[in-house]
Amino acid sequence: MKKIYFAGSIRGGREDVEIYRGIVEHLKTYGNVLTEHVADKNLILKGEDGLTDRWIHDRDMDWLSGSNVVVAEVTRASLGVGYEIGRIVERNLWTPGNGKRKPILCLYRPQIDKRLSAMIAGSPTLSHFEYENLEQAKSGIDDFFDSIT
Ligand code: 6K6
Repeated sequence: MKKIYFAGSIRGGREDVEIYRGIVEHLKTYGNVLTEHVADKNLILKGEDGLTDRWIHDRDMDWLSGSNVVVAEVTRASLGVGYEIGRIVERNLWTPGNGKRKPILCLYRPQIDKRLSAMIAGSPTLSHFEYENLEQAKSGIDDFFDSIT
């Protein structure tokens, strides 16, 4: 069973949490989503009690390293999501052979006054997919998983 790391904005803003929920539910049909809490609409209120930022960082880096696939929703700009993508892209660049690289899918909803960062849209080591609604996101996810299996 694939281990899927889902990345989405937390402190960058929780406006898109409902769409994260729909994406995570769909990802669960492909494997074990390690970071389901990112799609929990109560997370921002309750936080993760008693956990220090250092502990959260180290746990998430362990999960990221141990995952087989990374899917990030990147519409809402988030330092943490950008950091997570960058850490894996960097590792992929140093990994010989395409077959061993960790597949990364970035999902983005086009905005009227904003465009996806060129660091994501222009990266040759990740896939990005633009969508307008959850159904389109699901079909982008299906195509992505078809392409990596
Ligand atoms: C809850 C409420 C406020 O802070 C929390 C606990 N924090 C986190 N818990 C779990 N994962 C986190 C937390 N903060 C950041 N992350 C990771 O970074 C997640 O895997 C997200 O993909 C990403 C979000 O980064 P920010 O910069 O938007 O917080």
